[in-house]
Amino acid sequence: MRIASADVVVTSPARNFVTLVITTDDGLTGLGDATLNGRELSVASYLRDHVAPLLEGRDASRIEDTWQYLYRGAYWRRGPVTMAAVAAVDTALWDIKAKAAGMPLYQLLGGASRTGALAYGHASGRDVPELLDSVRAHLERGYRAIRVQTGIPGLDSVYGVASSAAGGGERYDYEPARRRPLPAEETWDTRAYLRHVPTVFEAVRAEFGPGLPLLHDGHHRMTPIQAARLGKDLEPYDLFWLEDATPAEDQTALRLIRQHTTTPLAIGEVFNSAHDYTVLLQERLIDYVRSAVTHAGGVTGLRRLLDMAGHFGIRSGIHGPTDISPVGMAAALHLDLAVHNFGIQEYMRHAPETLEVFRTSFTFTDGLLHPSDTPGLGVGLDLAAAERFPYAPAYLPVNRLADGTVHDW
Ligand code: KDG
Ligand code: MG
Repeated sequence: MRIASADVVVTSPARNFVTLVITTDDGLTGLGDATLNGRELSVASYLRDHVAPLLEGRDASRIEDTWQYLYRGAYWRRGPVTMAAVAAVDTALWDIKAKAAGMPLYQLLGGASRTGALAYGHASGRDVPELLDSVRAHLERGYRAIRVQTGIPGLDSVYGVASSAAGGGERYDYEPARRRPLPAEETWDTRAYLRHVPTVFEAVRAEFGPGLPLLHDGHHRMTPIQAARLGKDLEPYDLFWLEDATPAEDQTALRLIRQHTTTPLAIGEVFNSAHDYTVLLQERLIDYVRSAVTHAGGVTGLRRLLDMAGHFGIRSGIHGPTDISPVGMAAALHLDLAVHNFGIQEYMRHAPETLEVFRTSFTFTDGLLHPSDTPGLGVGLDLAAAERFPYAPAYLPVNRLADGTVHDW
């Protein structure tokens, strides 16, 4: 079974996605997600210009060898663009192998360790009443774990908080709604945030009781000592996790946070290699790893990372916002089902236009996701539908302090 072609599809059904389609000489196709939000075309070029010519004629069944060939062979290792490209090839080859075997991918990864993957959704509100409505809407949709984000008094807009209550507060504003050629700029104030967030969790616990797993994303905005304080202040509200408290690339920052708080910590959506985690795992500084299949070298890369985390009793929390395409999401679900150290799966539902292009088979029942038993990943790509949604540039926002200094987010 040889690779006959490797084609890159860039499409924008509600938001931009880059998909690799590998076809074999016996007519099987495999899909891989290569979407890097705000930098999509760089991965498309890496794949088209530098990877596709290397793939043609290769044995499609040699997944590990192809991974090593692209990773080691390029000399320039790691990095979000390279690893998204490697991920797309790897995922597409796993899709093909599982289709050839006539099995859902999770069977090739060792079979199911559970009946489904507990998913969390994104509730948000510009103020507390709007947030409580959004939590209610998520519970009605079947979610059994919920991420909580709100507006901050004094700040005009906050990333991760929907600018309208329509849709139950689920959507980010940079999906396509505020698509523009340049990134939007938001103003940030960490002291205002630190004062406000504990009052939000107090209100959510008062309304929904102690049992509901609640999560929160700090989007890398705090210093270690600020994060330590927030972790302590949130202890009474028993969070499932506090995510991305500090800029993720500074692994040793987590030591200070860990010394001060028992609030569980999650990090890693911007990481692209197991090497980004070595201090975090060996010193048990986090509780959940957040990498996506799409950004961490595919099914092979993420499986290696999750196995390494498992040795330290650290669990998975695979990144699953809407900029992970349904292909990346399906790959995550197969891993969620198979690995022993599963923790939780992020699940923001894709827009209807996205689901016109990507035909999914995964299910969401009683708060649990299942990848389905369709052979392969269980996702189809409708090329005619994809052509109806041409690429348009869209960027994440840039954060500044009141005096204009660029800030982390
Ligand atoms: O592309 C960036 C988004 O995927 C990210 O900001 C979403 O933080 C996020 C999350 O936890 O889903
Ligand atoms: Mg996040």
